[in-house]
Amino acid sequence: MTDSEATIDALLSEGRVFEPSEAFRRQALWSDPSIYERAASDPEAFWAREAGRLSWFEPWGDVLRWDPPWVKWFLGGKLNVAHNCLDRHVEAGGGDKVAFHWEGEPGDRRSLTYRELLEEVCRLANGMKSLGVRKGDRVAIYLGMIPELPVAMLACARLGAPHSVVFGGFSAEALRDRINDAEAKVLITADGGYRRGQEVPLKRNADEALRGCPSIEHVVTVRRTGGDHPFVEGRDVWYADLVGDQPAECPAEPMDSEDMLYILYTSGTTGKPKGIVHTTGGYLTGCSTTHRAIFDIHDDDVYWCAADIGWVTGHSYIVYGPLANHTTGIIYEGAPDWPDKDRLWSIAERYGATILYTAPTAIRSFMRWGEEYPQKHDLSSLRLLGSVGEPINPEAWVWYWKHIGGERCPVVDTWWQTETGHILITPLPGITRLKPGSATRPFPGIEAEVYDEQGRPVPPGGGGYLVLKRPWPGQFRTIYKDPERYVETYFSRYGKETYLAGDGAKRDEDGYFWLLGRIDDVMNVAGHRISTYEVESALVDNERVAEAAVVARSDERVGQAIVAFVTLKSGQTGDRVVAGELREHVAKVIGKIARPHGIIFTDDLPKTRSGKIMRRLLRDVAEGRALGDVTTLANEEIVEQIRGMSTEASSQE
Ligand code: 7RM
Repeated sequence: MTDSEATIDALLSEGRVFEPSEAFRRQALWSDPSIYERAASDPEAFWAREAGRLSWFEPWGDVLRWDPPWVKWFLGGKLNVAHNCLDRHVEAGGGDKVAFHWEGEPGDRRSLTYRELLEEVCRLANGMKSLGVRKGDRVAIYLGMIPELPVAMLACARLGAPHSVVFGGFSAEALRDRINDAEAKVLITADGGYRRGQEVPLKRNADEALRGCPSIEHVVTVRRTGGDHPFVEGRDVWYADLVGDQPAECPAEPMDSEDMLYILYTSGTTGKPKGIVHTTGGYLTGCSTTHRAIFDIHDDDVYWCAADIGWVTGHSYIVYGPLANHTTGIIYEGAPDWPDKDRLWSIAERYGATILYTAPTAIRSFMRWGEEYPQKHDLSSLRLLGSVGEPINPEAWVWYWKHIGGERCPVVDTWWQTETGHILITPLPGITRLKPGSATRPFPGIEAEVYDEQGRPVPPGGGGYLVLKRPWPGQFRTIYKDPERYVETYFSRYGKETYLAGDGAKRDEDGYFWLLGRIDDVMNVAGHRISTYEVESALVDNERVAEAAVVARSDERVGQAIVAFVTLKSGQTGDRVVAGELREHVAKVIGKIARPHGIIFTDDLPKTRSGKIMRRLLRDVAEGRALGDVTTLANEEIVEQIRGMSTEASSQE
């Protein structure tokens, strides 16, 4: 039994079953388990009923046309996403409700009501029209987490101009590639942004990028940090000057259900970033339904998704899902440890957050910093917690549940991808018995399975490939300008009807799903398939360990040898004795076959800018190779540091 299994067992024996509490169940929007059977018996009717909660200018005909691997939802229906997120709430008398409480890193604050947000969106949409933006034109957005970011997205949606948001932490080069692939006509950026007390030079990066972007005709710059910036006559305009005189009304373009809403680039393991294409009717139906049901959204909730809007989590669960549901949200501009490690808890307390949605990598940082930081604040307003982005190891799950949720908030571990558009595997907090570490079951109307190499369902306990067996409304429709890659990457392994997610997974005797990380990360040690995630989880289960990343290095004897990069909790020092203890711990938890050959202690791990561990780079380090593409790496220094240490690993064998 692992340490966290022991903890969970102890909790269970205290009577702490992870069943929804009676109190939670009584107030939950979805509390009847028969929803699963009802949705499974007629998924199209299920989704059509949900789509009916939105406001349509013209009704759809067929709910679904499935010509594998191509799908269309709500055929012929007309609607506008911005109208659904803003106008209809204002028209229904909900204009005075706060849409976003925003807090800048330096401590400045702004709250925007639905009416104010609508007016700001209309002004910018009119300003963009004056720059020549029309339905179908692509608009690139390169901003930090300021209110103008959702405003810009919604203004695009209002005009029917697909946006391509490029995360503000990306370099000039990454921005240039994305602008050029989308052939964007306008770029919306800011002079700068704040991160850890420093200024992120957004406009400077943008100017550098734009030296190689022939499609860009205009650049709109929000003034955030101040200072002088070179302006290109005829091309550049300040945001305030553009919107200043514009009327606060602008008709919302009626869009076909299948018209493009946005492109969002996601980097695969190899090759250039893929432009993931999302459309209108199905996407908004999927986002709003899952947001409402999984986060159990009530009128008085204060909901905080602490992701960056530059990732799909922010698109679907800060902007589109929550606004479609008339929710009050929180947006914070900066770093979680600025000026101190209790920043998030001070914000949660100030606005009375009731729901918090964040990533395991953040949770493991909170664990490393210590529970004294959340303890400084009153977090009793919280009633529900969510996790997304990576598998959450049981240790982190229990810590989150205990120290952030005060042992009263269900934790929903939500599995999905940029490609899927919205959450697909998740608990429903008023229905599902939780198991720490498991994303539990497919959302109603979703059919998932774990396949072996031959496409046979894997029996309980065995690992395999996660697949989705029928369409869902928010799924991406293609890769921008590359339909062959869409078919090849996602719909070729098991045929055109089966979506290959690229994640490993297993199911348990209750049918629950346990995600095992990306398929590319699976190791083969002496003929045994071992998931990097399982070894990492075993390491993090040890009380000394804060975070771990595991990769395989080629080895003459066993094929692949396991190398573990380990970050210890503060106050711990890594030496040979501790390394030995950790190796034995893994052997005890998983088996001798999974015992790491080498352990490397490091202050941090290489992460993507959205916080996922980049095992690919660690594999390069472990193999002593040149590093592959590092453009999406957030913390370059650490790779150099780890590289200097890599010889220590072999000496431990
Ligand atoms: C939402 C998002 C997608 C990949 C996906 C998984 C991993 C995300 C979970 C998870 C285990 C989860 N989109 N992933 N959520 N793994 N449990 N709850 O992260 O496109 O950036 O990444 O993230 O590997 O394929 S994403």
